[in-house]
Amino acid sequence: MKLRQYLVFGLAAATMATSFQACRPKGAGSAVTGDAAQRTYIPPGQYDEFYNFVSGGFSGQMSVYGLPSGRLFRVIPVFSVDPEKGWGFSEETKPMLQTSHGFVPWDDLHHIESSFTNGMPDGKWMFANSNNTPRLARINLETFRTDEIIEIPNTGGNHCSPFTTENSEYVIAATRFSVPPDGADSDVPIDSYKENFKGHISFVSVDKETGEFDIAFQLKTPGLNFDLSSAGKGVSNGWLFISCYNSEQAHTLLEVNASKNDKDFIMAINWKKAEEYFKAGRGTKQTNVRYAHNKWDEHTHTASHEIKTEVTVLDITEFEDLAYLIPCPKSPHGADVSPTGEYIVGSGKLAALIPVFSFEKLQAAISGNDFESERYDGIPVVKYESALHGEVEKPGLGPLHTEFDDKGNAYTSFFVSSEVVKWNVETLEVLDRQPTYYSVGHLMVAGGNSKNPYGKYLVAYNKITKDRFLPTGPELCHSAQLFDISGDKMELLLDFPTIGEPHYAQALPADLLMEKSLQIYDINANKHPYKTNGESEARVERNGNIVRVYMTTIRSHITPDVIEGIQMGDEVYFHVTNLEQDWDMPHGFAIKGANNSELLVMPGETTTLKWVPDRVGIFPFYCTDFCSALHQEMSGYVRVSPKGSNVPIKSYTGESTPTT
Ligand code: K7E
Ligand code: CUA
Repeated sequence: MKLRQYLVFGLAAATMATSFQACRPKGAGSAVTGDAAQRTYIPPGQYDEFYNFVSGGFSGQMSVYGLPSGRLFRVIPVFSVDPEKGWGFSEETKPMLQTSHGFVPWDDLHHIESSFTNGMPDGKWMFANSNNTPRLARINLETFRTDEIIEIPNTGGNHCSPFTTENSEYVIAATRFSVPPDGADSDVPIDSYKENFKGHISFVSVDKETGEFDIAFQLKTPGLNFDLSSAGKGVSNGWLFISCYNSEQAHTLLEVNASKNDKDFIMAINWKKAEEYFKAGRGTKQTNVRYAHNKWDEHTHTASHEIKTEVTVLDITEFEDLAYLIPCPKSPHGADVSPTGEYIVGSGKLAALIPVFSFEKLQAAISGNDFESERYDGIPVVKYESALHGEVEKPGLGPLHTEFDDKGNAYTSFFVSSEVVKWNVETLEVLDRQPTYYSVGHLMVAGGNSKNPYGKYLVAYNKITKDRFLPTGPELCHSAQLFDISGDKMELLLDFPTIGEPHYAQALPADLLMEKSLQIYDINANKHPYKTNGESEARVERNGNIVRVYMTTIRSHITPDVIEGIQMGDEVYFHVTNLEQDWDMPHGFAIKGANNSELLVMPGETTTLKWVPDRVGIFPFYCTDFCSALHQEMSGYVRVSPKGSNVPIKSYTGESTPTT
């Protein structure tokens, strides 16, 4: 299938069909300049300049690449189980994926945003959203692990998330699908959307020290689809800008019915005011919600899961000065705020121009009561022209997202015309355009959503790969493309394959993270209740049909490596403590017939695999991580006998030293 047909097939906006003719960029094979290889080549033994944290989309995970090399360093499991790392399979990690719907093994992770101090990445955490079963995650940048996941109530599709305020006071999560609020009254006809469906915007506070989440309050809104958002910064600190589509309030065939209005909205919210009202007790406690709050404890190496049942809600239509709507052409997607905080860029997916709004003008319009004569469901609507700084004319087709550099320029991705367009934020003049291969979604400039972008590199995350790599059957990886943006013209340097479907990403300078990256877990600080302190404590304990194996690993043996007296009907827990205190010395553990996964146990850590034997016999187990010259010798046996057998429970390592 040719790309053109592919796009027509994938994008149903028939009105734009004529423009598809010019979609495919010319000269796909030769767009790279001569010394591109040198500029992305990191010699063996040397480090990249940036860590690139990339969302995995439908993989549910986050991956970490180096820039400019495009080398993949790590996949951090977040919302989806990962058998490679035992995420969601070990007893310790299972609670992380619990929700009010029970254990959810998968999600769709779209956006990543770093924690900020004074509007700059501070290297503490990455935040991520799950789009399907609404949740927020916090990833620890010392351990590169997911430390916390909180579910978002009253929400149907947490797409507009996670966007953080200038000092990460709050992570914002707004619903993509308006739905009837949680609780008993939600059994309503779907065509009663206008009456019964509501949007909710959650303000999740972040503890300065620990990073711990708490849903401080939610703002209830008329039924709308919230798509994307940016918090204000600098002059606009204290405000929040959210793109809204489906101002038609359609509930069926949105493709057509939510594309009727010439303009939808960007909602401007004065969150400092909202916080004031919340603190003054003006919200209502809603007690018929149920949402999960899961936390990782780094001392016990174990997650906890609890269900919360209360949230405070403020109805924005009951307050005069909380929220305003700015008309924005044609189903806006990105709502991106310039580094100074003065400009808000709205990217209408079906629009032929890009409106750039001015915060100063917006404030003047609000204080001058310069509103449209009709409110939208109780919310004042600022006049389009009154808030407008100007329009970028003829920028391209299908604008989606905008990022900023360190020189006053903006870069917008165009899905339909498959290009990145550079323009000046003040003059709105188009300065450069470069084709992407193909159909770019998000793009990212290093630090491009901060107050002082690092600039230098731009990465385009493309939806369609086609002819960029060796073919791999019907499914191709999505491609990322690295551009050098240090000069006047963008220069394509590199294609690299990605995991899942990248949406948003962040790039942090390497020196912000590499020094504090954790190397081992201190075995003396390990407070896991089933830790084994040394090989002399390794043992097997039976309590009814529960058998606990206190097991240790160190190069190159597992203790104990002979286990007998297990019976059919037993539930066996292998509590594996890795006694190593050397960097990069994990050991793995796997046993034949296990219905879950391997464990990968980090130095100083204790991790548990549950195993229910399904037959009588001898079951080998072994270390899955090639750890030494005698890694193949790092193995053992479990003997399973019939229920009621008189084989005594015993275990040992080395010749006949039972530790019964
Ligand atoms: Cu444009 Cu989900 Cu941010 Cu993807 S969204 S591209
Ligand atoms: Cu331990 Cu291989």
